[in-house]
Amino acid sequence: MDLIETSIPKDVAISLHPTTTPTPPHQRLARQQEFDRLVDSSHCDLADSVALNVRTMLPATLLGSGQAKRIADIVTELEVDVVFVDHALTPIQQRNLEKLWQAKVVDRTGLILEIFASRARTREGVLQVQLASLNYQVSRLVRSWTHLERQRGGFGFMGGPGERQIELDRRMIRQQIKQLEKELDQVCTRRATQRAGRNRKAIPTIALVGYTNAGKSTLFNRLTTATVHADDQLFATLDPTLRQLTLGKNSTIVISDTVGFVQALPHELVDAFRATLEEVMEADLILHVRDIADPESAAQKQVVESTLAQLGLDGDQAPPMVELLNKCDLAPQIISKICDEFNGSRLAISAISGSGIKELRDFLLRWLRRDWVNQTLHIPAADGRRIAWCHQHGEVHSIESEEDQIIIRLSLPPEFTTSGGHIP
Ligand SMILES: Nc1nc2c(ncn2[C@@H]2O[C@H](COP(=O)(O)OP(=O)(O)OP(=O)(O)O)[C@@H](O)[C@H]2O)c(=O)[nH]1
Ligand SMILES: [Mg+2]
Repeated sequence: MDLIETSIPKDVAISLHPTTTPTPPHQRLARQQEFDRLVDSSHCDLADSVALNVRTMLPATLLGSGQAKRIADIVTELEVDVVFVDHALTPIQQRNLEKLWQAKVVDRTGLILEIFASRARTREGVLQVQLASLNYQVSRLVRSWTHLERQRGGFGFMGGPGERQIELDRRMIRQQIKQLEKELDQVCTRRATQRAGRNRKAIPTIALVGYTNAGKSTLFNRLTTATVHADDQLFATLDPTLRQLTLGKNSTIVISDTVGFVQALPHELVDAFRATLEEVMEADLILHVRDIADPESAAQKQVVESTLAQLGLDGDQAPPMVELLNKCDLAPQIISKICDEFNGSRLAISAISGSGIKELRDFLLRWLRRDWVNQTLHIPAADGRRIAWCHQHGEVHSIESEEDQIIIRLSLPPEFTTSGGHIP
């Protein structure tokens, strides 16, 4: 399998970074690097990365004619197959630039869609990407990059069916869109039923959210020892992945790993992935995983928080939010701050080295048991059944014997407290 995949020649790519408004150099550089990492994730060889100041955005080509010519020279010299533009392009701009450069032109939305498509695993994820891309393509009907077509085999909205789609007229695409929406609806209903099942069982859910590359999947794997794809590519995860995690007796949670946020996420995608983020919207606790070693960490935090706010996850309605300051192996000066009400707490962790992970588990257990009640029970020493019950349902802190009695200090879920009268 590997042999076949590595034998596929990678497309040669360059990336363009047009800036249309004055931007501080460090922000500009951070965005340029992030976009170039996105390009890397798409299995192209990035041959050059060019920053451009665009004073007047031309309707025909976005770039000025001198700039477009300069890029044409680079394309010829480096034998470039694909030019990635970190900006939205109209269908006309895209077509004109492709003609001018004799290369495939992909804008920011197109690139993110491609990456999402190659990462989609579950039925829902695949449907969401197909839908978003058809909506995007309906005005374009553009040809795809051929290497993805070969790699993907089965599904590939800009790949496999790419050639064919040129011939499909818009009406057919619209029909496909309708069909997909119907299917997606069914899948979403099924998921909602599954969620309702979880709610009935009252298993609290915790969602990991965060900027792309913050280390969510690595942490998810460490906590659950699952193998979720984690690597240095952006958007390594598309679909929420759910695992059950037992933190202690009677203390099980469901934890979900989600797709990473990026700045300037094309709005078409925010809509398309709303369902993906439903797990987050219904979580009882949100863990915001941050790459604390990234110089852009503060800006990334803002992007995550404003995206969450866009989804309605702010204010009183929002579940408590805790920051995990990840990669603290690279920034040892970072320390934890734990608040009584959990909300607003920050824990320094390293998903790689494991530092702070035990503290995180303890923290989650304390959060989970926040309603548990401390009790002291006096049980006849001969009543083995009740003593066993205590061990089974609560966390026993101490046991003392006094004459023919056993005194057990323990904490119990609220439904078992003496006021509830449920202790057998
Ligand atoms: N040094 C260090 N690297 C880490 C740590 N946690 C994660 N990484 C690295 O950061 C990179 C991204 O990790 P992922 O877990 O894939 O990040 P993610 O947040 O799931 O990314 P997306 O799914 O793209 O949103 C990988 O190369 C990890 O090995 C950490 O605690 N320390
Ligand atoms: Mg991930």
